[in-house]
Amino acid sequence: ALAPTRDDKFSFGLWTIGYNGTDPFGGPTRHPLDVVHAVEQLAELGAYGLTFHDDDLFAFGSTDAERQTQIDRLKGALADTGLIVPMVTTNLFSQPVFKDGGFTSNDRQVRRFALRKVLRNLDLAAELGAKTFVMWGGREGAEYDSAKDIRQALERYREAVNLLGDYVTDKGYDIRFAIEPKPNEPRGDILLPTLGHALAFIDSLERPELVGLNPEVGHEQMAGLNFAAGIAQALYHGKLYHIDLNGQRGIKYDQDLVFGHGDLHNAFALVDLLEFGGPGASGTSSSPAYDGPRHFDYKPSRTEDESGVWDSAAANMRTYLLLKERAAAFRADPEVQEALAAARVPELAQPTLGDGESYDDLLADRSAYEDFDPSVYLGGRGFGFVRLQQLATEHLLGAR
Ligand code: GLT
Ligand code: MN
Ligand code: MN
Ligand code: MN
Repeated sequence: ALAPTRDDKFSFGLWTIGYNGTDPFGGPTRHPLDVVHAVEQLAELGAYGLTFHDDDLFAFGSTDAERQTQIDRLKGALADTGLIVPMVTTNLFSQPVFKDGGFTSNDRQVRRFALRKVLRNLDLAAELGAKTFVMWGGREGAEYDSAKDIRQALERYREAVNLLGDYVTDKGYDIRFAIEPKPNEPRGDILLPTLGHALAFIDSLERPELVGLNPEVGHEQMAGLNFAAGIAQALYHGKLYHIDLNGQRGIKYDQDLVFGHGDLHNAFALVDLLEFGGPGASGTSSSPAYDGPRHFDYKPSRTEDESGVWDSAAANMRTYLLLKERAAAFRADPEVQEALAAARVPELAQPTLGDGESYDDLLADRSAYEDFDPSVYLGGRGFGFVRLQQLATEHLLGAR
């Protein structure tokens, strides 16, 4: 069960395993990775999908012939291995033209160019059968409050996403969009910084049903937020269209560590949520709460050579499967079930008012107020949440 199979739906960005080690303080520590080799290695390791930005597959400024050559090479490798392309995205951040963003650059010419780049890439996404189109707006933002009219920037963002929704609808493409929030880096502050901001933005769109979220573990944690709790809310709103799994240690630069190499407790809670529905649910692995790609967006550390790249790719999948195994053991443990009941976790599923009960009925219910004694909660009526968390920790450690 710890050997990944295609049914696990593990996918990787070409930019992840292809990361050459460049950071703001140093150049590459690894040679470029060819896409055909990448597909072959991922297939060998048990992944089912490869994702990419246009510029990952063919360099920015490629001629039509160069672009087509790379697309054909990718298609050949997919046909040979059976790997698929579940998601495609567009690079609107690396080139100098995008230094003030793509959809929300103050420069209108840049915004029109960005839209054309995305439309062209949407055609490619449809051609390759991708079902999700991710939009990470890492350059959509500013360093200085005086430099950006945030309300107009959001209006331009909205204009862009509405246009893309019209395009896929008119073309009949079976593609949905997934916005990937991030609070900062590379911009000082990025628009739609957290999944909550993005959810509110999506509500303002003309075709909100076409647009959901692609939350990344590290990005929410950079904002100090609880990732598993955010994902639960995304699921609650029916907006978890895709997910970027990785690891992050605290509020600092974007680390993109291997999944689980950051906050392991939260990774455990996340896998339990995705696979089994979270603490209150009696979910089984045959009906996971999320059934889209388990997409890893990590960076093999620049200290690693090519064998370290493949070791780290395998580590993401193995850690995910280990956590799934641990979560299953946690829920199957009778003591855990008893502790969940003692902690009243299932009671939260019970509506606060009775069936058909009105506020008049509530006002008439003396047991809810006049006869209710809140003082017993001082010194009594503990919830036992710590015991529950220790049981989770022991399962996580393999001690039970
Ligand atoms: C970039 C970013 C990631 C996004 C990718 C999609 S690009 O590597 O840091 O978090 O998911 O555009
Ligand atoms: Mn990241
Ligand atoms: Mn990133
Ligand atoms: Mn990401």
